[in-house]
Amino acid sequence: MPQARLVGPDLSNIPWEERPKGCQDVVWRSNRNPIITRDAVPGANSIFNSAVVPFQAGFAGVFRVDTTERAMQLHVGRSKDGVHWQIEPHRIEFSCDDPELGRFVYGYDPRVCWLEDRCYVTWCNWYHGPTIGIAYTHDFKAFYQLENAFLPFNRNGVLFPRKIRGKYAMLSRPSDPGHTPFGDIFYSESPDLIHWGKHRHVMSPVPNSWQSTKIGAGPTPIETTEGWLLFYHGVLTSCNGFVYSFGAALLDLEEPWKVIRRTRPYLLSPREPYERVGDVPNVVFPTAALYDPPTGRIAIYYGGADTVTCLAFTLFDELWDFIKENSL
Ligand code: BMA
Repeated sequence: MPQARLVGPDLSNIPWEERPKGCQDVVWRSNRNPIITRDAVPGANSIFNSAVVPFQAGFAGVFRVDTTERAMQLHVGRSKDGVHWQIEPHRIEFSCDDPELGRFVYGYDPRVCWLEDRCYVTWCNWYHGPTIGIAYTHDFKAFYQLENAFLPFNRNGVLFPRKIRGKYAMLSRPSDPGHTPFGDIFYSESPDLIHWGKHRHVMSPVPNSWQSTKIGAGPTPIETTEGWLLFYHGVLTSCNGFVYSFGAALLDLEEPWKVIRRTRPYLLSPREPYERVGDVPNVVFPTAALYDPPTGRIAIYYGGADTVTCLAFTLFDELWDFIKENSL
């Protein structure tokens, strides 16, 4: 397989730190972690599993803020450098034609994605249980909510950043109303972002591994010349509960339900105190990635222990070799 290249616009202002001396890992943590603490917004219990994109001269994003009432909300955040964030104190109010659909019960685990002329948000929305909400914004001020993509129960809905074979495309993870001790990643397509179908199975958990209980798509897939690079979380059930790690897969460009490569080892797993200790211990949960094709730099945003927001880095060429040499 030829060496792949990243496809997409340059991002020379991507947040970046070199690999620390002595570190052998293909993905390394920011030494500024956690970049967002649990109380960065008044009344917040925790700020985590949040998603960002380049916006104007800097960055914007949608943040999961769980309040001290333990309401799960989505808030807008803005940043000049992708590391220091100003998060708005009030939750996003989505405009929605159908009051039943737009009735706020909760919103969590957002993903954001530039697609054509606007930025889409997908998140875990409530409609008689968790399912996938979709909305768009042009300016991170007004947000317009569309129909939910799927029936409950579903989580981890992640849009592709362009049409594939003339259709919008999304990954998702059918679930149950609780903490879901199972879960495969599926692919679905749509002509209009309203009606979803042609569902295809992408991948399942792997017995006796870091991804043995359930898996779910993470950040918006990254286009490369050889396939879609997908970071995804995998869960192991230990004698002391779930452990959330993340790895990567390469999906076929035209038929993304075909998995070309998939990491046998994880790329990142809870090790640091802010990943091991928090409201839900032992969780790293990736939800966004920025990348700069000329340098191959990739910055991955992830939630730590369902409490704080963290950043990790990798270089595409090294990651590519790692995926090739360590594939299932
Ligand atoms: C999942 C989601 C995530 C969370 C993870 C670990 O089911 O609820 O928001 O990070 O569990 O608690």
